[in-house]
Amino acid sequence: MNLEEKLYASIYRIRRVEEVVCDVYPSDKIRSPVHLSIGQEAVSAGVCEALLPEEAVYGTYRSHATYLAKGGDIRKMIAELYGKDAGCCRGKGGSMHLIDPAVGALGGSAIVATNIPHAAGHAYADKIRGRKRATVAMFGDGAVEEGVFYETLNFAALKKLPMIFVCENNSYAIHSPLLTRQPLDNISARAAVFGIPTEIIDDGDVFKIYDAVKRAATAIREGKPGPFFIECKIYRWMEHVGIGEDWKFGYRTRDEAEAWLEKDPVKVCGALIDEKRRAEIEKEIEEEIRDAFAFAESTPFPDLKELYTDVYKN
Ligand SMILES: Cc1ncc(C[n+]2csc(CCOP(=O)(O)OP(=O)(O)O)c2C)c(N)n1
Ligand SMILES: [Mg+2]
Repeated sequence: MNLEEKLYASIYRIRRVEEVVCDVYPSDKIRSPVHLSIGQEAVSAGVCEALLPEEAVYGTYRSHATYLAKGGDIRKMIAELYGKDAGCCRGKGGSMHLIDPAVGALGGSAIVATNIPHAAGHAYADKIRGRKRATVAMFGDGAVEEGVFYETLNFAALKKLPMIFVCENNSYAIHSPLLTRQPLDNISARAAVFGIPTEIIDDGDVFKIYDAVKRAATAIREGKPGPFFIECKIYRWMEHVGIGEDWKFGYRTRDEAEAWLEKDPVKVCGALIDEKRRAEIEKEIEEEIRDAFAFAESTPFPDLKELYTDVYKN
């Protein structure tokens, strides 16, 4: 696959997995809340495609996109959503805790911003061991309000950590617009005061996101000092959590969304690929998704005696 095809496949896979999640959800077979990335696919796709398999991404609770884009096992993901023993957390983590260490999808957390210092710890370990590879912390604009965000920027800049901060700025934390929570709309400028090089991609262009991360990751692999900070402006199409739309709540308007809806990454990226090739890619992914849901349906729940194993450290 060439780059266009890879990025399209990644975007299309995320979109279709989440659309099928929406179809299945009313049946109650999916045992956890779901935070969807429909409309935001270009960020995870661009970021993860620019990384090597051995380079890690720490995501958030909006984790389907990051996990899939990094190449996480799709059967284990859907089994996890179904609460099944074969899930990536043996059915005990659910949608917000998808992890596949084999491909560097190092999981998310329900607690906003907690993944940011985890990524820094990973990068610090690499630095101490002399490994030249990038680690990415992905987080939303809401995570920027947590103290640990600034503490980690400080530490990462001080220690010149081989990491990339990626802020997925969709302008909302649940129902609160950014400027009702923060005095200024200047997230990347806050990283700049620590001397961290910053870049903003304000139009959701998957190629620009890919390029920015590729440049930063390449610099790190060449031994240049990190960290780097990339802010990706984007828009969430669905409600904060769950499978519905939420224009009726009135905290944002469909008009505001219109420009982003027109930039649908599935359509924009899909239009760059030859029609026959696109049909082949889509058919293959549809088959993957069908297989993963069929697997999740048929595989067993954990045994009752497993109720307390892996929940607390023994
Ligand atoms: C420490 C902490 N505070 C509050 C919450 C409740 N909460 C869950 S998601 C969320 C919004 C976070 O918004 P953002 O970081 O912009 O991510 P987005 O949902 O937009 O992707 C909040 C406040 C939480 N989970 N953890
Ligand atoms: Mg947000």
